[in-house]
Amino acid sequence: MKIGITCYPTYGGSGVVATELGKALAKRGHSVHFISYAMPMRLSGFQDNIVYHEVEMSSYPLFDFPLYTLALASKMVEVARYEKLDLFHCHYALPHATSAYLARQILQETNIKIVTTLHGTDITLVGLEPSFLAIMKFSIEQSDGVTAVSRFLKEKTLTNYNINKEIEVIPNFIDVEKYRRTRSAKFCANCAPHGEKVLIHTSNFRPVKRVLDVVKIFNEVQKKVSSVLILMGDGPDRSACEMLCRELGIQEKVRFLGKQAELVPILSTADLFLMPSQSESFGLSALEAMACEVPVISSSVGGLPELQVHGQTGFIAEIGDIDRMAKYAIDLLTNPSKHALFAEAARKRAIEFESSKIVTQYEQHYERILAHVSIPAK
Ligand code: GMT
Repeated sequence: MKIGITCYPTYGGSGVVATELGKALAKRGHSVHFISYAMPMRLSGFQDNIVYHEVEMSSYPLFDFPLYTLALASKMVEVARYEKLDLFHCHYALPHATSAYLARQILQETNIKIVTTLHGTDITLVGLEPSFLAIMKFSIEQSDGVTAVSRFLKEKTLTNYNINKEIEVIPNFIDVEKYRRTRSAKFCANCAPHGEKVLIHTSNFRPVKRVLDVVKIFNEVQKKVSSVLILMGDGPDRSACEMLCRELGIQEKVRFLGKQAELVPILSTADLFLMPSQSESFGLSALEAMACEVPVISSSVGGLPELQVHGQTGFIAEIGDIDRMAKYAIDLLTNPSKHALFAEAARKRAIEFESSKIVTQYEQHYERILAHVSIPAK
């Protein structure tokens, strides 16, 4: 198949999923064309069957705001026409599915299809803004195939937008060969020189991630357990978190690593992963941690209970229940045999999301869409 993938290229789950999917499809012999305004973060290095097409943004004195949706649609038309694409796969609905719809209207001489994968905040936050509601519903309904990364997200989409459309749940996935616990003595000696327990969080530091709660949970834990906190990623709440660490007097125990490309060596030093999000449609970073044998303490929101098994791979608590999350963390960190069981269960659960199985589900979804066959009910 010839597939055009459009995603946000930045540090974020939907871009990661889109890029890893594209790379896996290319390895299976499909021609994959990434179309975005910058090279997706995990798309470095040459790989057979992958071409990256950059959306050029022209500036014109009249355009106070860049016309990205139109520029993207134009690039999609160009790539589809000359590369003879079979389908566009849009990750994150707005504006990608809207641009794809426009492109398909222009490409009337072809039979190109649109598959849209819903990731989370496109549905739970952005699309719910009153000004976007109608265009979101339209763009989803006009897609030939729609997938969601969790059952939670599928239900939210159907109810929030009153959508009349089949949505197939295809969960996120992980390369369990690449994501496996390694010995990273060097990094560990640096961040936990006295054998402290290591708690970790990674995100884009948006308010929805509640990273301040991560700091507050750690503050309670470090009173009882000799420990350090590693924070990976960057975003709007980072400064507030740094300030809170100073206010609590724990700044020496908290390391802000910023954006990191190589996660496995860092995750491999961790004893616990914290994800107290306000909303989380899947929780890809929790899956990455679990694959590296790191149990997860999370909130009970969105798709997290579909990934995490409470009392086996980690613990789940109500949003904002810092005390309970801290108690769960202390319980695991002070009980080595229990921790070992949880670490093993986390890895085992992650293997259920092994990439080859899930990539096949996407391939089958494409085949059904190209053959106009409806999606089997689950
Ligand atoms: O908010 C983010 O974490 C980024 C966002 C994205 O679309 O880039 O992530 C969403 O998609 C990820 C990949 O499918 C999911 O694992 C995240 O749970 C989801 N984030 C939220 O729902 C907040």
